[in-house]
Amino acid sequence: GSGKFFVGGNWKCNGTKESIGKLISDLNSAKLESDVDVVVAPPFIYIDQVKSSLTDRMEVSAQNCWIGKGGAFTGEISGEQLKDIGCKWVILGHSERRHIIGEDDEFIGKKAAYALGQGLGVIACIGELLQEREEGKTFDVCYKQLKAFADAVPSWDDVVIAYEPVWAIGTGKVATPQQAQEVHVAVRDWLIKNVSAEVASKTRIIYGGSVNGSNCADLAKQEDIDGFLVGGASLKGLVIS
Ligand code: G2H
Repeated sequence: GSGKFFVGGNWKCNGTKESIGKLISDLNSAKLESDVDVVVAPPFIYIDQVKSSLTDRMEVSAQNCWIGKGGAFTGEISGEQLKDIGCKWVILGHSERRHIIGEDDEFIGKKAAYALGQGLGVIACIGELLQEREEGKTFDVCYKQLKAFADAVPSWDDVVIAYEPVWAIGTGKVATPQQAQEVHVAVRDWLIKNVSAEVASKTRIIYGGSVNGSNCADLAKQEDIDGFLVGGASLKGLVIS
């Protein structure tokens, strides 16, 4: 793998002040290995609560941001505002935003470039639909999504790639360690050929999609799995310790 193991908790559109308060106190008392980066991604409106009560051992991510500088964009949150409130990361290109909200590759790439320019780290998500996998298009879909990031970002220094096969998201159908490893290797090869060998070896490629406390150990043993993005299970506390 590459660098420090990275574990992100994506809380999606879940939680209340009370449930998040409880989750934070569980996280604060968890014993974490020093060689793991831990990041939590609350809904925007709870970021301030999390920032002010979560230990500095963990960093905070947003789940989305606006494509550019703030202004007359009703309902949006800008990269500058995320920085201002102490956010270090933003998740971009999550399949729920691609497939439910309708964000496309180019829009997501531009968001990534702007967020990086504001000094945020980007958790750049890619992944195929079930139908695309069944049609043998998994690599092509991932390469196309990767290319959109590569075409837009000035540097990969603060980017973590999250491979999240859409059929595994929130379904309880986790990818097998072999299925995930196969795509992670393909992603790394793509980076070697299209960006650089250095970026390929330094960039963390994490897996997401129905990761939980019982399946994470086997996935983590895979050479090219450098961490996880966890949804459902992250609402129940720490998955990996
Ligand atoms: C994939 C993942 C977190 P879950 O979306 O990003 O969610 O672990 O619930 O499948």
